[in-house]
Amino acid sequence: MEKLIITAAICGAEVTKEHNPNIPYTVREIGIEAEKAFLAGASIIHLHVREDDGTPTQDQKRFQACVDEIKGRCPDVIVQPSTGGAIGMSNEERLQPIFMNPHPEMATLDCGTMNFGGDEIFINTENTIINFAKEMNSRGIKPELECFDKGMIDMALRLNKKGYIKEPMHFNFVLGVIGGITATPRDLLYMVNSIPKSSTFTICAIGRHEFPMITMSIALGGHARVGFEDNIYLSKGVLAKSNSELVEKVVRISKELGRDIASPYEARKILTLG
Ligand code: KMH
Ligand code: ZN
Repeated sequence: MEKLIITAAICGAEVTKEHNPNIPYTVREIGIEAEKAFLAGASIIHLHVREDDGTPTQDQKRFQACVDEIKGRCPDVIVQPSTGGAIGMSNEERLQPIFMNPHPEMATLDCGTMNFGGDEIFINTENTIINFAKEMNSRGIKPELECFDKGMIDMALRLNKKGYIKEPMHFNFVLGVIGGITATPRDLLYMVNSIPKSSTFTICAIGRHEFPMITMSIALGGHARVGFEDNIYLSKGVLAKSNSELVEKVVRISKELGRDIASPYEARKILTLG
């Protein structure tokens, strides 16, 4: 089976040091967490950034400072900025990281609007998705298609037919967000069976669902995303001290299942980057 690409979502936009004191906020903390995750086996860093006080931001300069810090520590790693940002941000705010110079190799492309718990709505209209895709295409940035529900896969496939999303497509199935599809084997299989054979996919799952769903993805030939953005616990009641502990756990599971871990170079080949 193809080697496993591990993405580390080291920070996210919603989780705070009150949840887990090891969530990175500063440029230096983000650099250290990215490096530790890379050394543990991650080939992709899915990146959100924060102000020093933890406020989520999509500010291009802040992203650039974090990417420079990460690349200074681990030049080979693939940095995948979020264009989802945080709930309530404008599209212009959210898109800023793709204007960095050099531009990132990948970025997320969220494929639909959804409830996001409580009163929150994560807004991604069809035209927003098209516009984000066009901006990424014109810079040669590969979108990771974030699908929180089956209808978002259908949206991506529709926009692929219309030429806005290019093949081979790479999906991330986000399971277990309140308002999205549940993190169950049935629903993961449903998602996996809904994409073209030429596509690649990774999965992430919220909280306690993270490792069971990742194990299933590894067995199915998919890839894996872990990190504080999705889950702050190493095991029940035990807060992870670093994203690297979460990555190490995936490495252990994957090796037990007979799947080796992809380097960034191998991940670029699998994802046809560049
Ligand atoms: N923070 C969420 C509202 C992405 O990175 O593209 C959106 C998110 C998805 O995290
Ligand atoms: Zn994200």
